[in-house]
Amino acid sequence: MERVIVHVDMDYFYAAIEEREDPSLKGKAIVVCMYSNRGEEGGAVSTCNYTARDMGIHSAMPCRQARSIYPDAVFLPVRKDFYKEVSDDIMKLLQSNADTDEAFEQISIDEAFLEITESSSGNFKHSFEIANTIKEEVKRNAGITCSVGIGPNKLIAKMASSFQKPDGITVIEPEKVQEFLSPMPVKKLWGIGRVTEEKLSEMGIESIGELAKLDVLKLVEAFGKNRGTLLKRLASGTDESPVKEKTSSDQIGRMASLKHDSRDEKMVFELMDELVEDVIAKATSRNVAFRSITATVIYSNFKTETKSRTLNHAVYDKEILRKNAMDTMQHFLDNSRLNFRRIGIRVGNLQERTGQKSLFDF
Ligand code: TTP
Ligand code: CA
Repeated sequence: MERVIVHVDMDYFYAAIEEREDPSLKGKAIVVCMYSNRGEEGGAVSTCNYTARDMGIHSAMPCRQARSIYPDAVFLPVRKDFYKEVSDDIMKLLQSNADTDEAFEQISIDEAFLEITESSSGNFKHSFEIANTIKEEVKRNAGITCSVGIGPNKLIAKMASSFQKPDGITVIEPEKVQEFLSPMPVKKLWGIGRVTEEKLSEMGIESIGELAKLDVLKLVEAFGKNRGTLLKRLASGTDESPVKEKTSSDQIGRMASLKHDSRDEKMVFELMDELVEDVIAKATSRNVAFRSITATVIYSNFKTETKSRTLNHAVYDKEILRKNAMDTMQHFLDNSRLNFRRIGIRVGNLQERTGQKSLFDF
């Protein structure tokens, strides 16, 4: 099955959070500044919203210059720790939409890859619906917008997410990859910096399509073997690298699809039983106890619902997990008429198992 890879990138991230925090800023140009130790006179623009961008302000511009372009903009100092908290919540939410917790890779404070090959059944049409759901969840939970790119690999997904910004969804099906890349200038290719761009320009190469057609030997001659062959691969839209979790995560979760969309209790409970076993096995191998439990259902129309519970103490107990999971599934069954497509269970607030006991130990 062809892989289906999603890249999510928050729109004007720091400024979007400030806008959310203070609704009176809505509609105004907002510039978030990283002031240097020379106070408000020094420092550079961290980011700004699209209203400010329309005026010509952009990241890395001296704040003083931004002020002279548009003195009426709202200038705010960065609050990095706060943005990091918002980011952590968003990343958890994104991770819960990946096929497995491991099929998730955060690459910056506001960007991540997730693989949805299984949940979309390898179908790029379904993937659009999933992207929509992800955007709605981010909007509902974090109050900001994001742009989503979907493609057969990380390279294409990453480039697709910046194709329609802000608030866009771009799906590039495998057979559309060449058409998508060819007309773009080489500097848009992920991983190409200014030096490479200039060198290629001297060789008469301006578009990605031209680069893809160039004899690889010419590239090897100009850039060396590794870089030369890499450029050729990138330009042809090839990227085999897996989506994989970089740091050990603060949660363990499993999701799976029912054999077919259904609201048959037996089918739902049996599958949930397997997921609970898997999660407990993983918690055992990592020697952790958990304090929160979250169950998820994705209905046949791709709408997602989750329900979380935080326990008073960290526990390591299969029966507690199973009971919570089953109760929540029952709750979902009782409160909707839709068929279930996928279900999931995760545990979080992990702690190393030192003294925690399972209920059986008492
Ligand atoms: P980006 O994703 O590059 O930018 P953005 O989210 O502000 O805007 P876009 O809609 O184009 O995605 O960076 C994410 C955050 O990183 C950004 O909100 C602020 C911070 N940042 C800096 O502090 N300095 C910089 O030069 C850049 C580029 C980003
Ligand atoms: Ca961003």
